[in-house]
Amino acid sequence: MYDLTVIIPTFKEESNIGTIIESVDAVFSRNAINGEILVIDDNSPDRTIELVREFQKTKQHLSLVVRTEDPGLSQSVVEGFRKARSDIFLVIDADLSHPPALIPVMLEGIRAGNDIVIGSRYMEGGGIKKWPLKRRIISKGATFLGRLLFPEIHDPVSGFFAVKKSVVVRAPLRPRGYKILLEVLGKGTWLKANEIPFEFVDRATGSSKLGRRTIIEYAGQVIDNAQFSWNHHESAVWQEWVKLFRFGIVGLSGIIVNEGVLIYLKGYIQLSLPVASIIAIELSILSNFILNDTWTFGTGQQHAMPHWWQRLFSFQVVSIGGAAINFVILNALAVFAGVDYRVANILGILVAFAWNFLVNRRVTWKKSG
Ligand SMILES: Nc1nc2c(ncn2[C@@H]2O[C@H](COP(=O)(O)OP(=O)(O)OP(=O)(O)O)[C@@H](O)[C@H]2O)c(=O)[nH]1
Ligand SMILES: [Mg+2]
Repeated sequence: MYDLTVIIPTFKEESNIGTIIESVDAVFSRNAINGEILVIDDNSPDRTIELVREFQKTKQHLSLVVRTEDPGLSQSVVEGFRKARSDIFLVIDADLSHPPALIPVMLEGIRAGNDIVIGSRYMEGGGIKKWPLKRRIISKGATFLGRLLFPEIHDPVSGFFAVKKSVVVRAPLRPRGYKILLEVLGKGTWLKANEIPFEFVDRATGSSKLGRRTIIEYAGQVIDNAQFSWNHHESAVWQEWVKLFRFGIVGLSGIIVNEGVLIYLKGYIQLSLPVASIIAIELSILSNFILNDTWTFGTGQQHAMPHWWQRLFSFQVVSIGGAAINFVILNALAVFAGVDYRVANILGILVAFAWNFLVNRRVTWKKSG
């Protein structure tokens, strides 16, 4: 048994395979990692296989699987999951686009309690070097689609990630196409994921297989994962969307509280309008807080959270921010852009809602520990 299995899918990587094996090996020695390297090759017609076999003569911990059926990157990675002889898997490209130096950091992340650690191109500190505009746009589009399923993950389609065996061992993965991480996130069993930024470096040598994947295939995969979550309410996708839905219901209930209190205070108690409306707004914020705290984000919580008064304070501040966003958008669109004020208000409400949900999701009810 090893501490870690580094899975390297390859197809025609004769110019890179030696360097990636040596680099991963150097990282193992430098960090005292008892690691295994597992190359999964789709029967490359070049010298990739021959070179790996050569390395195997001196490296006990290097294994090779040569696949002859159902070629594909995702299929190869899943085969790697099955053949790995450790409880932690890490997938890395052969073409040196992913820095092996991050392997120990990702391993540490798993040991610290994360189920998945993702090398992320799309968060602060990450990036992509030397990509033409077309590829950037396609990649951004794919990431956007993926984030519809996993709003909290910046790079759900990264090819560089570490995962516990327990996440994927019983997962009904349907590997196809290029985006295996999406499949793991959508169908795996996990609670905590973490992202580590890195700079993706375009391959310097060897051939690109971009043509072997299609956008349609990927869209199909996204739909498949959405469908899966519909039937598996324990999945991460479902959990996330339930939160969004509940947050929306609570928001609607807040309107009723707000209006009810206003009618009572102004109409029956005859308070002045400014006083009545401030009390009505504040009470609706409080009732929204209680409902979101106990219902939207409360059930099934497995993680430590900020203290309740921190949550209340944070929610209060975010709500005021949301109101300000609503106000600015409504007035800017109506006054300066001539948009009908009713339409402008709806747009303002929608943007404020997105703001409220995302910020509260990440800050107020942040999972910690
Ligand atoms: N086993 C297997 N590996 C593959 C297949 N397609 C690509 N790979 C490997 O998967 C990794 C990522 O593929 P790349 O072609 O580098 O994909 P990319 O990084 O999106 O694009 P480029 O670097 O521009 O080619 C590399 O290690 C490839 O050798 C495949 O069909 N089967
Ligand atoms: Mg590449």
